[in-house]
Amino acid sequence: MIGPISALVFDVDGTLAETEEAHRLSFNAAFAEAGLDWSWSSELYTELLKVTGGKERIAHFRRGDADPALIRRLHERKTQLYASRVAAGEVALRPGIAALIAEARRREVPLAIATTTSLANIEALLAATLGPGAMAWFHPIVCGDMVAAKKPAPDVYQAVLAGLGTPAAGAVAIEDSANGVGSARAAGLAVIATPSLYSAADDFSDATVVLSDTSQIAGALGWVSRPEGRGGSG
Ligand code: XBP
Ligand code: MG
Repeated sequence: MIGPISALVFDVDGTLAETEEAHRLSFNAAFAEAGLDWSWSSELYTELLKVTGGKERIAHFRRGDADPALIRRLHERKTQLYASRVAAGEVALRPGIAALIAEARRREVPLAIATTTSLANIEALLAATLGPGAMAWFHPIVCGDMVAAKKPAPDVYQAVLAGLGTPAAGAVAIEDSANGVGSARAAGLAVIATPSLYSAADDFSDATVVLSDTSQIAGALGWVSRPEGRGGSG
C-alpha cells in the first residue's frame, strides 16, 4: 500500500478513460478529409503511441518530411473530430475512476492532471463523463503543449508539483503507459500503473505499483472507495 497521500495526479489518455481508439479513428478521419491515403491500423497505432503528442506522432509517421503547417491543420481537425466523438458519449471513464475522484474530494486530497493531450480534449472528456464543473476539481491541469518536453520527460509532472506547491514525496501519479510512468518517476512521484488496451505490452518495471484494473486503485491507496453512483462525483 502507498503511504500518506499529499496529492493525486491523473494522466488522461488511457488512464481516466480508454480514449486512444477514439483518437485513432479521429486521426484517420482527419487524414481522409484532407484527401490523404494515410490510415493507422490498431497495430500501427500501438507502435506510434510510443511517440507522445499527436503532432509529433504524425511527424514521426511521415519520417519528418511532412509540412509542419499541414501537421498543425490535420491535428486541429483531428482534435475537433475527437471532441465530437467524446461529446457523443463514445468514451466512458475506466472502472472505479469516478468513485476514486469522489473519494479524493471527500478526503480533500488535492487533484491534478498531468497529460500530453490538449486542454480541449480534457474539457470534452470531463464534461461528457463528470459534468460541466469537473475541470475545477483539478488544479493544476498541465497539458503537453504547456511544457518544453512531453512525456517521458519529467516536465509535465514537475509543472504539476510546482502548481500544487508540494514536493514529489507524497504525491501519487496514476498512469497507463511506460512513457507516463517514466515521466512521473523522473519527477520523483510514486506511480500506480494501470495498463490500458493500447499499453498492455509496455514495460512497467519502474512503476511503484502495477494494477490490472483501475477499480483496484482505491485499495492500493488504502482508501475504501464508495460504490459507483452513490455519493459519487456529483
Ligand atoms: C497520450 C498522448 C496523446 C494522445 C493524443 O496522452 O500521447 O498524444 O495519444 O492526444 P496522455 P493529442 O499523456 O494523457 O496519456 O493528439 O492531443 O496529443
Ligand atoms: Mg496515458
